[in-house]
Amino acid sequence: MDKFIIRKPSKTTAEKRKRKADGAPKVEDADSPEEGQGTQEKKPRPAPATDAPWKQIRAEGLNCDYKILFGKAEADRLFQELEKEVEYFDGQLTKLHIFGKWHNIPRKQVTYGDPGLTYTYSGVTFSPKPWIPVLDRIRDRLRLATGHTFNFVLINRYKDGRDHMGEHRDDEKELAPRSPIASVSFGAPRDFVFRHGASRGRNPSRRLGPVKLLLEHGSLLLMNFPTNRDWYHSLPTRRKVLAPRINLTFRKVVALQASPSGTDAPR
Ligand SMILES: O=C(O)CCC(=O)C(=O)O
Repeated sequence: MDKFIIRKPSKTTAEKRKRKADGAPKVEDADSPEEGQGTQEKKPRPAPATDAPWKQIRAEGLNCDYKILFGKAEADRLFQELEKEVEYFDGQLTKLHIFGKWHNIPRKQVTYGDPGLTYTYSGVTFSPKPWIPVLDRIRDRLRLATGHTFNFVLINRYKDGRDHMGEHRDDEKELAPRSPIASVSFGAPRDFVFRHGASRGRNPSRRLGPVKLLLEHGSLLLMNFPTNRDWYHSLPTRRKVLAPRINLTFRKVVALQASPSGTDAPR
C-alpha cells in the first residue's frame, strides 16, 4: 500500500466550513422530517453529532476529509431504516451500456433528489426519486458537518464483498463545477482505492502510488475539488466480506439539457 498524508485537522478546514454553514439548523432539528413527508412514524430521538475528529487525506491533486459522522447506535438505526425504506431501481436501470453491450451492475443502485434533475453515466440517465425522511435527515446532518447543501444522492447497496464498483471518476457534466461529493457509508467496512489518472494503464506518465482507505460504518468521506478531476476511485471486490453495505454519495447537480450517452468506463 502506498503512502498518503493524513494531516491533523486545522481550524481552517472542515470544522470551519461547519461553522460557516449559514442558517444551518441546530443538531436537535436535524432529525425532523420535512413538512409534508411521512410524519406517521415515531420521531427518532435527536442524536448529537459525533465529535470524532476530521482526518485530512492529501496527495497531489487529492483533497479529502474523513470522519465518523454517526456513532454506532445511530449508524445501526440508519442502516436499518435505509434497508427498509430505500427502493432500488429495477429493470433496465440495473444495467450499464459499455462499448455497445449491456452489463448487469454488480450491486443495487438508485438515485433520490430534487425534482427535475437528471444524471447520466455509463450510458444510462437516472431521474431521482423524491426525497424520503431518512435521506433528509442524513442530508441535514451533512449540511451541519460540512456547510454544503446537496440536491441529489446516488445510493449503492453491496450485498456482500462480491458486489463492487469499478474504477471511475465522478466528473459528470451535471455536477456543479468544483463542488464536493459527500460519501456516507453504513454496514460492512470496505476498502476504497484512489488511483491518480496519470498513473494508470501500461505506460503511465506518472508513478504516483494508489491511496487506500477503509470506509467504516457511519463514516463520511468528503471528496473536494480537484480529487475527482485528477484521481479515479473504486470499491474493489473483497471475497471475505459477507455482510451488506450501503453507500450514499451526495452531490450538487445542475439541470442540463439532454445529451448523447456517455462512453465512460464500466463501474
Ligand atoms: O460505494 C462506494 O463507496 C463507492 C461509491 C462511488 O464510487 C460512487 O458513487 O461514485
